[in-house]
Amino acid sequence: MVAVPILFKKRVTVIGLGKSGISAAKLLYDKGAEVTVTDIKSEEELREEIEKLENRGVKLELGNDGRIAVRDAEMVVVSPGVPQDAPAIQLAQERTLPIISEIELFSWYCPSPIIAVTGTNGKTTTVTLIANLLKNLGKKIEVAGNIGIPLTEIIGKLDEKTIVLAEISSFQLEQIERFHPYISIILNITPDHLDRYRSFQDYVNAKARLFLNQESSDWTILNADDEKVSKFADSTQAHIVRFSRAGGVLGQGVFLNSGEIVVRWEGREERICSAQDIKMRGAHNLENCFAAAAVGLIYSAKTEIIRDTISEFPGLEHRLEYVKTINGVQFFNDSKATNVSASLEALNSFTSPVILICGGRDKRGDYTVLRKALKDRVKSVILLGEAKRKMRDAFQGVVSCIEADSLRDGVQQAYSVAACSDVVLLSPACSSFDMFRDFEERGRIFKAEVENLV
Ligand code: UMA
Repeated sequence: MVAVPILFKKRVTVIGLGKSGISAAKLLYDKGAEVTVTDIKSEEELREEIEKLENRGVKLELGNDGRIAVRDAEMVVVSPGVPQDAPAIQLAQERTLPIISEIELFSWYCPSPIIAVTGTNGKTTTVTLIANLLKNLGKKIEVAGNIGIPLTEIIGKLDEKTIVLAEISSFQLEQIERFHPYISIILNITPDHLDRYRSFQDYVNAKARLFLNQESSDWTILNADDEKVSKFADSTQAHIVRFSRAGGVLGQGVFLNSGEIVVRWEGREERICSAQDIKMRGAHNLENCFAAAAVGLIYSAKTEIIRDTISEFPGLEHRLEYVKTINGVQFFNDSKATNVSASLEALNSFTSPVILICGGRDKRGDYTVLRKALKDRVKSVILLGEAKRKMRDAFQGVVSCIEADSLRDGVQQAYSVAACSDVVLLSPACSSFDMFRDFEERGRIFKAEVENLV
Protein backbone atom coordinates (compact mmCIF):
# COMPACT_ATOMS: atom_id res chain seq x y z
CA MET A 1 0.00 0.00 0.00
CA VAL A 2 1.29 3.48 -0.90
CA ALA A 3 1.83 5.69 2.17
CA VAL A 4 -0.55 8.57 2.74
CA PRO A 5 1.18 11.96 2.27
CA ILE A 6 1.97 13.64 5.59
CA LEU A 7 -0.26 16.62 6.18
CA PHE A 8 1.16 17.72 9.53
CA LYS A 9 2.26 21.37 9.24
CA LYS A 10 1.66 21.28 5.48
CA ARG A 11 0.24 24.50 4.02
CA VAL A 12 -2.91 23.38 2.25
CA THR A 13 -5.34 25.69 0.44
CA VAL A 14 -8.92 24.60 -0.07
CA ILE A 15 -10.65 26.30 -3.01
CA GLY A 16 -14.40 26.81 -2.52
CA LEU A 17 -16.19 27.04 0.81
CA GLY A 18 -19.28 24.98 -0.08
CA LYS A 19 -20.14 21.57 1.36
CA SER A 20 -16.99 19.89 0.02
CA GLY A 21 -14.68 22.72 1.04
CA ILE A 22 -16.03 22.89 4.60
CA SER A 23 -15.70 19.15 5.10
CA ALA A 24 -12.25 18.91 3.48
CA ALA A 25 -10.93 21.88 5.50
CA LYS A 26 -12.07 20.25 8.75
CA LEU A 27 -10.43 16.93 7.92
CA LEU A 28 -7.19 18.63 6.83
CA TYR A 29 -7.10 20.69 10.03
CA ASP A 30 -7.72 17.59 12.14
CA LYS A 31 -4.78 15.92 10.38
CA GLY A 32 -2.52 18.80 11.45
CA ALA A 33 -2.38 20.80 8.21
CA GLU A 34 -2.15 24.60 8.15
CA VAL A 35 -5.35 25.25 6.26
CA THR A 36 -6.40 28.28 4.24
CA VAL A 37 -9.82 28.35 2.57
CA THR A 38 -10.51 30.67 -0.31
CA ASP A 39 -13.77 31.51 -2.08
CA ILE A 40 -14.90 34.09 -4.61
CA LYS A 41 -17.82 34.94 -2.33
CA SER A 42 -17.39 37.46 0.49
CA GLU A 43 -17.30 36.80 4.23
CA GLU A 44 -20.77 38.33 4.45
CA GLU A 45 -22.17 35.88 1.90
CA LEU A 46 -20.46 32.91 3.54
CA ARG A 47 -21.48 33.52 7.16
CA GLU A 48 -23.31 30.19 7.53
CA GLU A 49 -20.49 28.23 5.90
CA ILE A 50 -17.87 29.85 8.15
CA GLU A 51 -19.89 28.77 11.20
CA LYS A 52 -19.80 25.18 9.96
CA LEU A 53 -16.00 25.23 10.28
CA GLU A 54 -16.74 25.01 14.04
CA ASN A 55 -14.01 27.41 15.16
CA ARG A 56 -11.21 25.36 13.74
CA GLY A 57 -8.15 27.52 13.21
CA VAL A 58 -8.59 27.80 9.50
CA LYS A 59 -7.37 30.94 7.70
CA LEU A 60 -9.96 32.56 5.41
CA GLU A 61 -9.09 34.36 2.19
CA LEU A 62 -12.48 35.38 0.83
CA GLY A 63 -13.96 37.62 -1.83
CA ASN A 64 -11.23 37.14 -4.44
CA ASP A 65 -10.28 34.68 -7.17
CA GLY A 66 -8.10 32.57 -4.84
CA ARG A 67 -4.66 33.33 -6.25
CA ILE A 68 -3.55 35.02 -3.00
CA ALA A 69 -4.27 31.83 -1.05
CA VAL A 70 -2.43 29.67 -3.56
CA ARG A 71 0.75 31.80 -3.63
CA ASP A 72 2.26 30.23 -0.50
CA ALA A 73 0.46 26.88 -0.54
CA GLU A 74 2.19 23.51 -0.75
CA MET A 75 -0.94 21.64 -1.83
CA VAL A 76 -4.41 22.51 -3.11
CA VAL A 77 -7.76 20.79 -2.53
CA VAL A 78 -10.33 21.85 -5.09
CA SER A 79 -14.13 21.80 -4.72
CA PRO A 80 -16.04 20.10 -7.56
CA GLY A 81 -17.74 23.31 -8.71
CA VAL A 82 -14.41 25.07 -9.37
CA PRO A 83 -13.39 24.63 -13.02
CA GLN A 84 -9.85 23.78 -14.08
CA ASP A 85 -9.45 27.16 -15.78
CA ALA A 86 -10.18 29.10 -12.56
CA PRO A 87 -7.27 31.52 -11.91
CA ALA A 88 -6.38 29.84 -8.60
CA ILE A 89 -6.08 26.42 -10.25
CA GLN A 90 -4.06 27.92 -13.10
CA LEU A 91 -1.62 29.41 -10.60
CA ALA A 92 -1.39 26.12 -8.69
CA GLN A 93 -0.56 24.39 -11.99
CA GLU A 94 2.09 26.97 -12.84
CA ARG A 95 3.60 26.38 -9.40
CA THR A 96 3.40 22.58 -10.04
CA LEU A 97 1.58 22.07 -6.75
CA PRO A 98 -0.27 18.83 -6.06
CA ILE A 99 -3.94 19.57 -6.84
CA ILE A 100 -6.44 17.06 -5.53
CA SER A 101 -10.21 16.82 -5.28
CA GLU A 102 -12.13 16.29 -2.07
CA ILE A 103 -12.84 12.64 -3.01
CA GLU A 104 -9.11 12.03 -3.46
CA LEU A 105 -8.46 13.38 0.04
CA PHE A 106 -11.21 11.06 1.31
CA SER A 107 -9.61 8.05 -0.36
CA TRP A 108 -6.36 8.61 1.57
CA TYR A 109 -8.14 7.89 4.85
CA CYS A 110 -10.97 5.56 3.80
CA PRO A 111 -10.62 2.07 5.33
CA SER A 112 -13.77 0.73 3.61
CA PRO A 113 -14.43 -0.78 0.19
CA ILE A 114 -16.01 1.78 -2.14
CA ILE A 115 -18.82 1.22 -4.62
CA ALA A 116 -18.70 4.26 -6.89
CA VAL A 117 -21.52 5.14 -9.27
CA THR A 118 -21.24 7.64 -12.08
CA GLY A 119 -23.13 8.42 -15.27
CA THR A 120 -24.88 11.43 -16.76
CA ASN A 121 -28.26 10.38 -15.38
CA GLY A 122 -29.58 7.90 -12.82
CA LYS A 123 -26.75 8.11 -10.28
CA THR A 124 -28.82 8.90 -7.21
CA THR A 125 -31.54 6.37 -8.05
CA THR A 126 -28.94 3.64 -8.58
CA VAL A 127 -27.01 4.50 -5.42
CA THR A 128 -30.27 4.36 -3.45
CA LEU A 129 -31.25 1.03 -5.01
CA ILE A 130 -27.84 -0.46 -4.16
CA ALA A 131 -28.07 0.94 -0.64
CA ASN A 132 -31.44 -0.81 -0.20
CA LEU A 133 -30.07 -4.03 -1.64
CA LEU A 134 -27.01 -4.09 0.62
CA LYS A 135 -29.15 -3.24 3.66
CA ASN A 136 -31.40 -6.15 2.73
CA LEU A 137 -28.26 -8.30 2.67
CA GLY A 138 -27.47 -7.18 6.22
CA LYS A 139 -24.43 -5.09 5.23
CA LYS A 140 -23.34 -1.93 7.01
CA ILE A 141 -23.26 0.92 4.52
CA GLU A 142 -22.65 4.67 4.29
CA VAL A 143 -23.96 6.73 1.37
CA ALA A 144 -22.21 9.95 0.33
CA GLY A 145 -20.70 11.95 -2.54
CA ASN A 146 -22.45 14.02 -5.20
CA ILE A 147 -25.73 12.94 -3.60
CA GLY A 148 -25.20 15.86 -1.17
CA ILE A 149 -22.94 14.60 1.64
CA PRO A 150 -19.22 15.09 1.01
CA LEU A 151 -17.27 11.84 1.28
CA THR A 152 -14.79 13.40 3.71
CA GLU A 153 -17.70 14.04 6.08
CA ILE A 154 -18.29 10.31 6.70
CA ILE A 155 -14.66 9.34 7.37
CA GLY A 156 -15.24 9.07 11.14
CA LYS A 157 -18.03 6.50 10.65
CA LEU A 158 -16.04 4.06 8.55
CA ASP A 159 -14.29 0.78 9.21
CA GLU A 160 -13.21 -2.14 7.04
CA LYS A 161 -16.60 -3.82 7.28
CA THR A 162 -18.62 -0.82 6.16
CA ILE A 163 -19.30 -0.42 2.44
CA VAL A 164 -19.15 3.14 1.10
CA LEU A 165 -21.69 3.91 -1.58
CA ALA A 166 -20.37 6.91 -3.43
CA GLU A 167 -22.25 8.93 -6.03
CA ILE A 168 -19.50 10.44 -8.14
CA SER A 169 -19.62 13.28 -10.67
CA SER A 170 -17.19 13.98 -13.48
CA PHE A 171 -16.15 17.17 -11.63
CA GLN A 172 -14.99 15.14 -8.65
CA LEU A 173 -13.01 12.76 -10.85
CA GLU A 174 -10.96 15.49 -12.54
CA GLN A 175 -8.38 15.61 -9.75
CA ILE A 176 -7.97 12.08 -8.44
CA GLU A 177 -4.74 10.13 -8.11
CA ARG A 178 -5.49 7.16 -5.86
CA PHE A 179 -9.28 7.10 -5.49
CA HIS A 180 -9.90 3.39 -5.92
CA PRO A 181 -13.38 1.82 -6.01
CA TYR A 182 -13.81 -1.89 -5.40
CA ILE A 183 -16.83 -1.69 -7.72
CA SER A 184 -17.21 1.09 -10.27
CA ILE A 185 -20.42 1.59 -12.22
CA ILE A 186 -20.85 3.77 -15.29
CA LEU A 187 -24.53 4.02 -16.17
CA ASN A 188 -24.54 6.17 -19.30
CA ILE A 189 -22.80 9.13 -20.89
CA THR A 190 -24.67 11.72 -22.91
CA PRO A 191 -23.77 15.37 -23.51
CA ASP A 192 -23.94 17.42 -20.29
CA HIS A 193 -21.92 20.14 -18.54
CA LEU A 194 -20.74 21.48 -21.89
CA ASP A 195 -20.53 24.85 -20.20
CA ARG A 196 -17.59 23.38 -18.21
CA TYR A 197 -15.89 21.04 -20.69
CA ARG A 198 -14.31 22.10 -23.96
CA SER A 199 -15.82 19.09 -25.72
CA PHE A 200 -18.04 16.07 -25.10
CA GLN A 201 -14.91 13.89 -25.28
CA ASP A 202 -13.34 15.85 -22.37
CA TYR A 203 -16.43 15.02 -20.32
CA VAL A 204 -16.22 11.33 -21.33
CA ASN A 205 -12.52 11.29 -20.40
CA ALA A 206 -13.33 12.70 -16.96
CA LYS A 207 -15.90 9.94 -16.35
CA ALA A 208 -13.41 7.26 -17.45
CA ARG A 209 -11.14 8.22 -14.56
CA LEU A 210 -13.50 6.30 -12.27
CA PHE A 211 -11.68 3.03 -12.89
CA LEU A 212 -8.21 4.54 -13.29
CA ASN A 213 -6.92 2.72 -10.19
CA GLN A 214 -8.98 -0.45 -10.38
CA GLU A 215 -7.12 -3.76 -10.34
CA SER A 216 -7.88 -7.32 -11.40
CA SER A 217 -9.52 -8.08 -8.05
CA ASP A 218 -12.06 -5.25 -8.56
CA TRP A 219 -15.23 -4.99 -10.61
CA THR A 220 -16.42 -2.62 -13.32
CA ILE A 221 -20.14 -2.60 -14.20
CA LEU A 222 -20.88 -1.17 -17.64
CA ASN A 223 -23.96 -0.36 -19.71
CA ALA A 224 -23.43 -2.45 -22.84
CA ASP A 225 -26.07 -0.47 -24.77
CA ASP A 226 -24.24 2.84 -24.39
CA GLU A 227 -21.58 3.10 -27.07
CA LYS A 228 -19.22 5.34 -25.07
CA VAL A 229 -19.61 3.34 -21.88
CA SER A 230 -19.21 -0.10 -23.44
CA LYS A 231 -15.87 1.00 -24.97
CA PHE A 232 -14.49 1.42 -21.46
CA ALA A 233 -14.27 -2.39 -21.29
CA ASP A 234 -10.96 -2.05 -23.16
CA SER A 235 -9.42 0.19 -20.54
CA THR A 236 -10.38 -1.25 -17.15
CA GLN A 237 -8.20 -3.84 -15.39
CA ALA A 238 -11.15 -5.06 -13.30
CA HIS A 239 -13.60 -7.94 -13.92
CA ILE A 240 -16.40 -6.67 -16.13
CA VAL A 241 -20.13 -7.14 -15.55
CA ARG A 242 -22.35 -5.80 -18.32
CA PHE A 243 -26.02 -4.92 -18.42
CA SER A 244 -28.26 -4.43 -21.42
CA ARG A 245 -31.85 -3.67 -22.31
CA ALA A 246 -31.21 -4.73 -25.89
CA GLY A 247 -30.67 -8.42 -25.16
CA GLY A 248 -27.96 -10.82 -23.99
CA VAL A 249 -24.61 -9.55 -22.77
CA LEU A 250 -21.07 -10.70 -23.35
CA GLY A 251 -19.99 -12.75 -20.31
CA GLN A 252 -21.61 -12.18 -16.92
CA GLY A 253 -24.36 -9.69 -16.36
CA VAL A 254 -27.99 -8.62 -16.36
CA PHE A 255 -30.21 -8.29 -19.42
CA LEU A 256 -33.71 -8.20 -20.78
CA ASN A 257 -35.02 -11.29 -22.55
CA SER A 258 -38.58 -11.08 -23.94
CA GLY A 259 -39.59 -8.64 -21.22
CA GLU A 260 -37.98 -10.69 -18.44
CA ILE A 261 -34.99 -9.51 -16.38
CA VAL A 262 -32.40 -12.27 -16.51
CA VAL A 263 -29.00 -12.61 -14.82
CA ARG A 264 -26.09 -14.66 -16.10
CA TRP A 265 -23.58 -15.49 -13.40
CA GLU A 266 -21.02 -18.24 -12.97
CA GLY A 267 -22.32 -20.08 -16.02
CA ARG A 268 -26.00 -20.08 -14.97
CA GLU A 269 -28.91 -18.00 -16.23
CA GLU A 270 -31.75 -17.12 -13.90
CA ARG A 271 -34.91 -15.02 -14.21
CA ILE A 272 -35.23 -12.24 -11.63
CA CYS A 273 -38.67 -10.83 -12.51
CA SER A 274 -40.58 -9.25 -15.35
CA ALA A 275 -39.69 -5.69 -16.43
CA GLN A 276 -43.33 -4.84 -15.75
CA ASP A 277 -42.83 -5.67 -12.07
CA ILE A 278 -40.61 -2.59 -11.71
CA LYS A 279 -42.66 0.23 -10.18
CA MET A 280 -40.47 3.04 -11.52
CA ARG A 281 -41.45 4.47 -14.89
CA GLY A 282 -39.06 4.66 -17.86
CA ALA A 283 -36.53 2.47 -19.63
CA HIS A 284 -33.64 4.34 -17.99
CA ASN A 285 -34.90 3.23 -14.58
CA LEU A 286 -34.80 -0.35 -15.80
CA GLU A 287 -31.10 0.15 -16.46
CA ASN A 288 -30.62 1.55 -12.96
CA CYS A 289 -32.22 -1.65 -11.63
CA PHE A 290 -29.90 -3.77 -13.78
CA ALA A 291 -26.86 -2.00 -12.34
CA ALA A 292 -28.10 -2.62 -8.79
CA ALA A 293 -28.80 -6.27 -9.63
CA ALA A 294 -25.23 -6.60 -10.94
CA VAL A 295 -23.93 -5.43 -7.56
CA GLY A 296 -26.19 -8.04 -5.97
CA LEU A 297 -24.50 -10.72 -8.08
CA ILE A 298 -21.05 -9.66 -6.91
CA TYR A 299 -22.24 -9.91 -3.29
CA SER A 300 -23.87 -13.33 -3.95
CA ALA A 301 -27.37 -12.01 -3.24
CA LYS A 302 -30.22 -14.49 -3.61
CA THR A 303 -32.54 -13.88 -6.56
CA GLU A 304 -35.48 -13.09 -4.24
CA ILE A 305 -33.55 -10.31 -2.50
CA ILE A 306 -32.58 -8.72 -5.81
CA ARG A 307 -36.16 -9.06 -7.08
CA ASP A 308 -37.77 -7.59 -3.96
CA THR A 309 -35.32 -4.69 -3.82
CA ILE A 310 -35.69 -3.59 -7.42
CA SER A 311 -39.39 -4.25 -7.85
CA GLU A 312 -40.52 -2.56 -4.63
CA PHE A 313 -38.56 0.66 -5.12
CA PRO A 314 -41.01 3.53 -5.78
CA GLY A 315 -38.44 5.96 -7.24
CA LEU A 316 -37.14 9.25 -5.87
CA GLU A 317 -38.58 12.72 -5.52
CA HIS A 318 -38.12 15.00 -8.59
CA ARG A 319 -37.41 12.05 -10.90
CA LEU A 320 -40.49 11.31 -12.98
CA GLU A 321 -42.41 11.72 -9.74
CA TYR A 322 -46.18 11.41 -10.04
CA VAL A 323 -47.75 14.45 -8.36
CA LYS A 324 -51.50 14.38 -8.84
CA THR A 325 -54.39 13.95 -11.29
CA ILE A 326 -56.75 16.90 -11.74
CA ASN A 327 -59.78 16.40 -13.99
CA GLY A 328 -58.01 13.54 -15.74
CA VAL A 329 -54.77 15.53 -16.29
CA GLN A 330 -51.80 13.77 -14.72
CA PHE A 331 -48.94 15.93 -13.40
CA PHE A 332 -45.34 14.64 -13.18
CA ASN A 333 -42.35 16.36 -11.58
CA ASP A 334 -39.07 15.55 -13.34
CA SER A 335 -37.17 18.61 -12.11
CA LYS A 336 -33.96 16.55 -11.84
CA ALA A 337 -33.88 16.30 -15.64
CA THR A 338 -31.18 18.97 -15.98
CA ASN A 339 -29.92 17.83 -19.38
CA VAL A 340 -31.40 16.98 -22.76
CA SER A 341 -31.01 13.19 -22.54
CA ALA A 342 -32.83 13.04 -19.20
CA SER A 343 -35.80 14.92 -20.68
CA LEU A 344 -35.75 12.67 -23.74
CA GLU A 345 -35.94 9.58 -21.49
CA ALA A 346 -38.83 11.17 -19.62
CA LEU A 347 -40.79 11.95 -22.80
CA ASN A 348 -40.20 8.43 -24.11
CA SER A 349 -41.70 6.92 -20.99
CA PHE A 350 -45.21 8.28 -21.72
CA THR A 351 -47.75 7.06 -24.23
CA SER A 352 -50.41 9.74 -23.48
CA PRO A 353 -50.08 13.19 -25.06
CA VAL A 354 -47.72 15.41 -23.06
CA ILE A 355 -47.67 19.13 -22.29
CA LEU A 356 -43.98 19.69 -21.58
CA ILE A 357 -42.73 22.44 -19.28
CA CYS A 358 -39.02 22.97 -19.94
CA GLY A 359 -36.23 25.55 -19.90
CA GLY A 360 -33.96 27.13 -17.34
CA ARG A 361 -30.24 27.83 -17.52
CA ASP A 362 -28.71 26.52 -20.72
CA LYS A 363 -25.67 24.25 -20.42
CA ARG A 364 -24.94 24.40 -24.15
CA GLY A 365 -27.41 21.56 -24.65
CA ASP A 366 -28.51 20.53 -28.15
CA TYR A 367 -32.30 20.77 -27.85
CA THR A 368 -32.90 19.65 -31.44
CA VAL A 369 -32.31 16.12 -30.09
CA LEU A 370 -35.83 16.40 -28.61
CA ARG A 371 -37.55 17.22 -31.91
CA LYS A 372 -38.63 13.67 -32.79
CA ALA A 373 -40.04 12.93 -29.34
CA LEU A 374 -41.79 16.31 -29.34
CA LYS A 375 -43.35 15.55 -32.71
CA ASP A 376 -44.47 12.07 -31.63
CA ARG A 377 -45.71 12.77 -28.12
CA VAL A 378 -46.01 16.44 -27.22
CA LYS A 379 -49.04 18.67 -27.76
CA SER A 380 -47.51 21.92 -26.50
CA VAL A 381 -44.31 23.12 -24.92
CA ILE A 382 -44.27 25.72 -22.17
CA LEU A 383 -40.92 27.53 -22.14
CA LEU A 384 -39.27 28.95 -19.06
CA GLY A 385 -36.11 30.81 -18.08
CA GLU A 386 -32.94 31.84 -19.86
CA ALA A 387 -33.01 29.05 -22.46
CA LYS A 388 -36.43 30.11 -23.83
CA ARG A 389 -35.26 31.58 -27.09
CA LYS A 390 -32.73 28.84 -27.88
CA MET A 391 -35.37 26.20 -27.22
CA ARG A 392 -38.01 27.98 -29.29
CA ASP A 393 -35.59 28.07 -32.24
CA ALA A 394 -34.72 24.38 -31.77
CA PHE A 395 -38.39 23.33 -31.68
CA GLN A 396 -39.54 25.51 -34.60
CA GLY A 397 -41.98 23.79 -36.95
CA VAL A 398 -42.39 20.76 -34.70
CA VAL A 399 -44.62 21.82 -31.84
CA SER A 400 -46.42 24.91 -30.58
CA CYS A 401 -44.43 26.80 -27.95
CA ILE A 402 -45.85 29.10 -25.28
CA GLU A 403 -43.58 31.32 -23.18
CA ALA A 404 -44.18 31.60 -19.44
CA ASP A 405 -42.93 34.28 -17.04
CA SER A 406 -42.70 32.07 -14.00
CA LEU A 407 -43.22 28.46 -13.00
CA ARG A 408 -46.66 29.42 -11.67
CA ASP A 409 -47.56 30.91 -15.03
CA GLY A 410 -46.14 27.80 -16.74
CA VAL A 411 -48.22 25.39 -14.67
CA GLN A 412 -51.38 27.44 -15.23
CA GLN A 413 -50.81 27.70 -18.97
CA ALA A 414 -50.04 23.96 -19.21
CA TYR A 415 -53.26 23.10 -17.38
CA SER A 416 -55.29 25.42 -19.57
CA VAL A 417 -54.19 23.66 -22.78
CA ALA A 418 -54.37 20.11 -21.36
CA ALA A 419 -57.30 17.78 -22.01
CA CYS A 420 -58.51 14.84 -19.95
CA SER A 421 -55.92 11.97 -19.94
CA ASP A 422 -53.05 14.28 -21.02
CA VAL A 423 -49.85 14.45 -19.01
CA VAL A 424 -48.29 17.72 -17.79
CA LEU A 425 -44.60 17.06 -17.36
CA LEU A 426 -41.99 19.37 -15.84
CA SER A 427 -38.76 18.06 -17.39
CA PRO A 428 -36.57 21.13 -17.93
CA ALA A 429 -33.51 19.80 -19.86
CA CYS A 430 -31.67 22.70 -18.22
CA SER A 431 -30.25 23.55 -14.84
CA SER A 432 -32.39 25.53 -12.41
CA PHE A 433 -29.95 28.22 -11.30
CA ASP A 434 -31.47 31.09 -13.34
CA MET A 435 -34.70 31.05 -11.30
CA PHE A 436 -34.21 28.70 -8.32
CA ARG A 437 -31.68 27.67 -5.71
CA ASP A 438 -31.48 24.15 -7.14
CA PHE A 439 -33.54 21.48 -8.91
CA GLU A 440 -35.14 20.50 -5.61
CA GLU A 441 -36.56 23.97 -5.01
CA ARG A 442 -37.80 24.03 -8.62
CA GLY A 443 -39.54 20.65 -8.14
CA ARG A 444 -41.11 21.64 -4.82
CA ILE A 445 -42.45 24.89 -6.29
CA PHE A 446 -43.85 22.97 -9.26
CA LYS A 447 -45.70 20.61 -6.92
CA ALA A 448 -47.02 23.51 -4.85
CA GLU A 449 -48.29 25.25 -8.00
CA VAL A 450 -50.04 22.05 -9.07
CA GLU A 451 -51.73 21.91 -5.67
CA ASN A 452 -52.77 25.55 -6.14
CA LEU A 453 -54.70 24.68 -9.30
CA VAL A 454 -57.55 23.15 -7.31
N1 UMA B 1 -16.38 28.78 -5.97
C1 UMA B 1 -15.19 29.47 -6.00
N2 UMA B 1 -14.56 29.61 -7.21
C2 UMA B 1 -15.07 29.11 -8.37
C3 UMA B 1 -16.29 28.37 -8.32
C4 UMA B 1 -16.92 28.24 -7.09
O1 UMA B 1 -14.71 29.97 -4.98
O2 UMA B 1 -14.44 29.25 -9.44
C5 UMA B 1 -17.06 28.61 -4.69
C6 UMA B 1 -18.48 29.13 -4.66
O3 UMA B 1 -18.54 30.52 -4.44
C7 UMA B 1 -19.10 28.33 -3.53
C8 UMA B 1 -18.27 27.05 -3.49
O4 UMA B 1 -17.19 27.24 -4.39
O5 UMA B 1 -19.02 28.98 -2.29
C9 UMA B 1 -19.14 25.90 -3.95
O6 UMA B 1 -18.40 24.74 -4.21
P1 UMA B 1 -19.07 23.60 -5.11
O7 UMA B 1 -19.76 24.21 -6.28
O8 UMA B 1 -18.06 22.58 -5.37
O9 UMA B 1 -20.27 23.08 -4.17
P2 UMA B 1 -20.33 22.13 -2.91
O10 UMA B 1 -21.30 22.75 -1.98
O11 UMA B 1 -19.00 21.74 -2.40
O12 UMA B 1 -21.09 20.87 -3.55
C10 UMA B 1 -20.36 19.89 -4.26
C11 UMA B 1 -21.16 19.45 -5.48
N3 UMA B 1 -21.40 20.60 -6.36
C12 UMA B 1 -21.00 20.61 -7.63
O13 UMA B 1 -20.46 19.68 -8.16
C13 UMA B 1 -21.29 21.85 -8.42
C14 UMA B 1 -22.49 18.85 -5.03
O14 UMA B 1 -23.14 18.30 -6.17
C15 UMA B 1 -22.23 17.71 -4.07
O15 UMA B 1 -23.47 17.23 -3.56
C16 UMA B 1 -21.36 18.19 -2.91
O16 UMA B 1 -20.15 18.77 -3.40
C17 UMA B 1 -20.96 17.04 -1.97
O17 UMA B 1 -20.19 16.10 -2.62
C18 UMA B 1 -24.26 19.06 -6.68
C19 UMA B 1 -24.18 19.18 -8.19
O18 UMA B 1 -24.83 20.04 -8.76
C20 UMA B 1 -25.56 18.33 -6.35
N4 UMA B 1 -23.42 18.31 -8.88
C21 UMA B 1 -23.36 18.29 -10.32
C22 UMA B 1 -24.51 17.50 -10.91
O19 UMA B 1 -25.02 16.60 -10.21
O20 UMA B 1 -24.83 17.73 -12.09
C23 UMA B 1 -22.06 17.63 -10.76
